[in-house]
Amino acid sequence: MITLCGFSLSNYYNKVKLVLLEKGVPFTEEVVKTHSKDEAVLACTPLGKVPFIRTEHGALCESQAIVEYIEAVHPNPPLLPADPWQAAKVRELTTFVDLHLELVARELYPKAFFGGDISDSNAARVRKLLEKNIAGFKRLAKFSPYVAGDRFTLADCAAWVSLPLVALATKIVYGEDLLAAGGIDWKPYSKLIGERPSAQRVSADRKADQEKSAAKAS
Ligand SMILES: N[C@@H](CCC(=O)N[C@@H](CS)C(=O)NCC(=O)O)C(=O)O
Repeated sequence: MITLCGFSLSNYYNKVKLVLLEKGVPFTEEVVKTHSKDEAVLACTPLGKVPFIRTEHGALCESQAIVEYIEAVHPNPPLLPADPWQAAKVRELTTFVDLHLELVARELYPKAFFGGDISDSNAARVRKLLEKNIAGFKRLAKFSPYVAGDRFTLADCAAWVSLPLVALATKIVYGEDLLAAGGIDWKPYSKLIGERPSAQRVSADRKADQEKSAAKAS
């Protein structure tokens, strides 16, 4: 059985969890925090990032590699189109979300979510890049009603966990949701995906863990 390692506040952890739940793949969860110095953890995830999975073959990190593996081993229900071109278009969109939106916005998270700061020059640099990348994403994304078209795909698993974070982080740091400002109407999309049983479980688990950490901190 697959063990999903990480924690429920992580968007990439939830991307993988969504895929497992959508496919009805049995799995267990193991809490592993980031920045581990533990050799046993680094052997599974050499940069200490989460998520990673434990399988009968060994460990695997990087959410996209993980979800592609799950898709290959559990092809039903499919989260990638059978047509190679359409599948590539889904992967293209996923790359835009993970690499060109989320990874760039991640530079804002210390200030937005963790009481840290960002210099004015860095904030301006990130803003310029995000505005460019959001305009690029808008050219590709369909939202009809799913991000890659009329079917729920791996791209939705990436988009649903990360678009709200990009929106929130930019709203906090710049006073403006750069996704909405760039013409990405992500809220109704997020609501639509949020109605899926898989997404409801992911949200409920995250909320329960958030409440637990808040209670511990107080
Ligand atoms: N490219 C990685 C990104 C994973 C990632 O950045 N995870 C965050 C938690 S949401 C993390 O582990 N951060 C700690 C770090 O970057 O050292 C993936 O797709 O799995």
